[in-house]
Amino acid sequence: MGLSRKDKKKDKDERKMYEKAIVRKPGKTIVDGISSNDLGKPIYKKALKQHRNYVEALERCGVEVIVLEADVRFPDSTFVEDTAIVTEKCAIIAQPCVESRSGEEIKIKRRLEEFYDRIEIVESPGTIEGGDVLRVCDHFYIGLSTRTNKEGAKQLINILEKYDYTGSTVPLKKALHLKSGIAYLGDNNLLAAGEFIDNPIFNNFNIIKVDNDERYASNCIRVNDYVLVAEGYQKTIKAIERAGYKTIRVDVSEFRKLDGGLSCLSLRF
Ligand code: CIR
Repeated sequence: MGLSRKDKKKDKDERKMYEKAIVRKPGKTIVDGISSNDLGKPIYKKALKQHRNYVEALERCGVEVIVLEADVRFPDSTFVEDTAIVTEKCAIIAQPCVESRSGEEIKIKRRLEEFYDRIEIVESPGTIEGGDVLRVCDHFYIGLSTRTNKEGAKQLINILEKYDYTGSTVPLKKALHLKSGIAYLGDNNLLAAGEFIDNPIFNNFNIIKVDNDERYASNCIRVNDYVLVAEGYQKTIKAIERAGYKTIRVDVSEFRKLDGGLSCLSLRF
């Protein structure tokens, strides 16, 4: 599925500008965060500095950034994207399945209540993390991963339909999250790496292929007039610019050590 002609027009005419973003500073315990790679432990001070630069990049895109204090009880809590799915009509609180992250979503719910009248909740035995949810206009692709199960996806789709959105699932093979390997840039352009390049589900999009040696850079975010992309991935940066987008490069090497990328570090709405 890609965008119909009507949706393409809608995407251009009604692309919602993000006004706000919520982020959480990394805490000292970030060194104990979950990792599936062998890049070593993040250096706390460097992570803090990179996080400040990330906030500045969002501000350059015209977004007001709400910076939450670090929460050392949750080593991975800087990856706020996983705790909720935010839309212009409602906020949906996610349901983590990893014990060390369980509870992060409750703290985010309290903050989202300041901005949303309508808050929905995905409940156990459903599990879901925001990193598995990719929005394309009014449709939400939901990765079925080690973190998001069928029940979680089903509950999310039911909630979305109440608000006139639609949702469908994408079974994952290797990726941690759906958005670990794919990003929607707008205008029917989908940046894709690894298992997502040839996935028939995304057949009708213009696929911008990310080489395997740069697959980390496929986790980028379109924020208003810019695409934020990880520093150091020249081929991908060039491909995004060739497709007509202005880029802002952000060094997130310390978050990469915990399998986290640019999208994971904020909730944008
Ligand atoms: C985790 O494994 O949960 C964290 N270390 C990384 C979360 C990355 N989040 C994301 O891709 N949305």
